[in-house]
Amino acid sequence: MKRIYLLMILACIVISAQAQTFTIRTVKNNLFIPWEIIYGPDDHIWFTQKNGFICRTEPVTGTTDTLYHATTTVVQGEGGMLGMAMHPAFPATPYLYVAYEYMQGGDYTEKIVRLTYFPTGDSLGAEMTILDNIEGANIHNGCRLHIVNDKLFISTGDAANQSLPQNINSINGKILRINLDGTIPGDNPIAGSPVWSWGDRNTQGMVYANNKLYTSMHGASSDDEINIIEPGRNYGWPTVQGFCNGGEVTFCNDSNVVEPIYAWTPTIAASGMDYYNHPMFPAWQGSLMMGTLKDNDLYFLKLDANFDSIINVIIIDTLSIGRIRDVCISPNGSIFLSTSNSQAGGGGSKIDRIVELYDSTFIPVKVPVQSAANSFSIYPNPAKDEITVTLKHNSVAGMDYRITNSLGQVVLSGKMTNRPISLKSLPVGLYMFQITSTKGERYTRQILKE
Ligand SMILES: [Ca+2]
Ligand SMILES: [Ca+2]
Repeated sequence: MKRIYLLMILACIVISAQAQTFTIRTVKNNLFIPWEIIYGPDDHIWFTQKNGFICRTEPVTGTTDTLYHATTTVVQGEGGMLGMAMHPAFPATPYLYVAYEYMQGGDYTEKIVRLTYFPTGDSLGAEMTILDNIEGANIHNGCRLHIVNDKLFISTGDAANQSLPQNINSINGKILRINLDGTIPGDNPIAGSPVWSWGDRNTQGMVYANNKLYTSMHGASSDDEINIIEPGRNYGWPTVQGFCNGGEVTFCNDSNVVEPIYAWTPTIAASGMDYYNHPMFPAWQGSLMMGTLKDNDLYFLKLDANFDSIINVIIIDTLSIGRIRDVCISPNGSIFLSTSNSQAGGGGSKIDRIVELYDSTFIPVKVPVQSAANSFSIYPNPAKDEITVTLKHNSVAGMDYRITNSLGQVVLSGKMTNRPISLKSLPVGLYMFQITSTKGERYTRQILKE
């Protein structure tokens, strides 16, 4: 045991970047393009590999189990098994959603399937197709999946056919939105269609945070983009690249085009994305965190107070792990990255890995009990079932409150009354509690649910 510990220490490299010291270590190696990594509620990393395998790794030991092999997956250029999403109520609702390419007759095709996790046998199965007939190609297949409440968002690529993104009858070059059983939501912008927004080239990053759906998209020879997705809107491709300028302006005005909130020329090959808001790395809080496949760097895109523009770009260029395909975050603030360096054809090369970035000196803050002298008070804190919130010189009744988790996701919100707020629905952990007075004054405090 002592020897293993020593080896682990030697395998770690401590790096300081942007006044943020972190350690990087390998969690699991010898993988074939882990395209999607998800930090599960069981404190394991669930991931796809491009050749059709779904696996689960224990992040401390690296012990890895293969849970499923979609044997009809065909790896071809950028295609194969790509994005995955876990049901928000997993494992009580034991579903995973996965995108992969296969041959349908002679046509390279992408589909979205639902898999069921069976604890007895510790495996995935009962594959059910919930969306089919997305065109596949050697390049531009998307395909990131993300669940917001009870809806599945899917990014599809243009499959190297530039006529598809502006054709609202095609499901390629789009952000799609479907119910978790594959049916079309009644409130989609086009009746009976999964199309939520259009005009995308190849979106490979997607995260919902701050009540917004953020995506990252690969541009052609210019203009990788970060977009905030709105229903029924046009994101421009192939007529518009990046911001609306020059000869693009007329089309932008006529065609309901939304400009990106950020664009890169030269391109960086923007990939998987998550929202970082954990106190482990204060300098990176409030940022979209994104891997890149060309720069081989980790990007933190710091958002403004309204969360709708990028005010600072922090580039971590000291990792030396090659192409970064995807990112995820554990509830304790650690960052996990997956690489994308194996040869796409899959001829035996398995040189990819999942790594962890963390601050070994970080100690989770024990939240002190609020003193009576403080005008804004929450008690008890730490709390089990409920909290009472008071302001010394004001009634809190009628004020808006919201509680966000360590990922910045709003988990509870509403209007204050003079009654306590129940925390029974929340898992144990650290949260930020915020109320906003009718004058717009904000009071924020960390709370610990035990
Ligand atoms: Ca665009
Ligand atoms: Ca442009």
